[in-house]
Parts: sequence; C-alpha cells; structure tokens
Amino acid sequence: MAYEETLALIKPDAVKAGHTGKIIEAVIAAPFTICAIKKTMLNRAMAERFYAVHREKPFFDDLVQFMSSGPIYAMVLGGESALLRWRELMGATNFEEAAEGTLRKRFATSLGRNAVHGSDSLENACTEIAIFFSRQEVLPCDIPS
Ligand code: IDP
Repeated sequence: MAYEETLALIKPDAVKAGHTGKIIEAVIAAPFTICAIKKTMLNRAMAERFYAVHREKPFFDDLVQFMSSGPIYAMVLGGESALLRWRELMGATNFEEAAEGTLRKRFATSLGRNAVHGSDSLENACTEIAIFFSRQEVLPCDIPS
C-alpha cells in the first residue's frame, strides 16, 4: 500500500440536488484526508480540456455542456491507495451497474449524470489536480507537524 492523491469532483447534478454534504460525509467516513477542496465552475473550454480523452465520443458535447452547467466541488483526496478506494466508493460509471451503497448507486440519475468523478490513473490524477489546485493549496496532512 502507498500514500496516493486523487482528484474527486462532485458534479453539477449532485451539487444542484443538494447531495454535497452526504458525499463529503462519505469521504470523511471512508476515510480519506481532504487535502484540498474548492467550489468552482468549469467553463466550456475547461470542461473540453478536462475530458479531452473523450473528444471523439458521441456523448462528448453533452458531457461538456453538463459539466459546465453549474457549480462543482473539486477535492484532492489523500490516503493509502486513495485512487482505487475513491473509485470503489464512487461505483461503476453506469449507476445501474454500481454496487449498493456506492455514491453513484445512491446519487446518479443517468449514465451521464453520475454525481461524482475520480481520476483513473496516478498520472491522470497529477494532471487533473493541477487543473484545479496549485501545489501550495494541497495539504496532505490534517494535523500540521
Ligand atoms: P468514469 O467517470 O467512471 O471514469 P469515463 O468512461 O471516463 O467514466 O466517462 C467520463 C464520464 O462521461 C462519465 O462519468 C459519464 O458522466 C460520462 N459518460 C461516459 N459514458 C457515457 C455514455 O455512454 N453516455 C453518456 N455519458 C457518458
């Protein structure tokens, strides 16, 4: 096991529906360290850059429109095996296939509107974290030494 950091987003659908508190509760209970957190909003160009790997997919336009449609919360989550553990807590991309108790099972309303995002590799986590946070804003420990 190794300490890792991953980027988590609470997507516009979940923020709008008032699920932010429940999602942050699940983050803390898991537990993860919230190394950084901010409420923000992606514009179209930022959403296109964030999801550039999906540029050729038929759902790309809808995804970009959705992700720039309202406020989101961006978090850097830290902990042992944080990347995989956050993806497990999120559940499968398609909420209909997500396990009971996962965030997508609880809060997603469609394949696209699936409440949360998590990086899919440590390399992508680095890139994605840098989109939202400077290094100085990311504090790995809750208790400063
Ligand atoms: P992930 O978010 O579980 O890593 P990805 O395959 O990277 O899944 O897809 C990114 C996001 O694009 C998904 O979370 C979902 O919001 C959206 N998405 C993925 N596949 C579809 C689809 O077939 N139709 C509509 N939206 C999709």
